[in-house]
Amino acid sequence: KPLVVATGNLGKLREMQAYLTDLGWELRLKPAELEIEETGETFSENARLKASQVALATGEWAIADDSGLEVDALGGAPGVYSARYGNTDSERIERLLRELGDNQNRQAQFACAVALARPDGSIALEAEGVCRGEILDATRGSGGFGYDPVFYVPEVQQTFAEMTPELKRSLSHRGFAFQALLPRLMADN
Ligand code: ITT
Repeated sequence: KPLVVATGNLGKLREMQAYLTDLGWELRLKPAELEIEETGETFSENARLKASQVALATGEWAIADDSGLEVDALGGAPGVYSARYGNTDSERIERLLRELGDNQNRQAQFACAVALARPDGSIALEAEGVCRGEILDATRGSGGFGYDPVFYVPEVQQTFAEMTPELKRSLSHRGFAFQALLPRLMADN
C-alpha cells in the first residue's frame, strides 16, 4: 500500500528510501506545498507531528523523521533547532564551529526519531536512535548531507561524509532508529 515519506530534505529522503525499499510499501513523495510547522520540543514530538499531519492531509500512511545534532559543550544545542541554525548546510556548519570556538570538549551526538502514522493521523509505530561522535574543527569528506562533514565517529575513524552510504546506515542515529522500527513495520502492517 502507499506510504508517504514525509520529508522535504533530500539527503534525508535518500536515506529513508534506502531503509524502506522492498518492504512491500509503494513509496510516495510528500507534496511539496505541504509544510508542517515543527512546534514540538523533542525529536519524537516533531516526528509524530509531521507523520500525523502529512497522513491526514494526504489520506495515506505517512512516515516522518525528526533529527538533529546535540553538542555537549553547547548544552545540547542546536538539537531540535538543527535545521533552523542557518539557511544552508554550510551556514549551519559555520555557525556550529563558531559557537564551539576552540572549546576542547568536542563530544556530540546525532539523534533521530521516526514515526509512522495511519491515514487517520494516529501513530502506529515510533522508534529512536542515537550516534555518539565528535565535532571536528574543519570539514572532511563530501558524502551525505547537513552536518556530516564535521561529525567524526572515532570507532571507524571517519566523518559521516567520508563513509559509504552503507556504513553510515549501519551506525547512524537514523540507522538505529530504522533498525528498531523495521521489524515492527513488516510485522504489523
Ligand atoms: P523535514 O522536517 O522536512 O524532514 P528538515 O531538514 O527540516 O526536513 P529536521 O527538522 O529533522 O529536518 O532537521 C534536521 C536537521 O539536522 C537537518 O536539517 C540536518 O541539518 C541535521 N541532520 C539530521 N540528520 C542528519 C544526518 O544524518 N547528517 C547530517 N545532518 C543531519
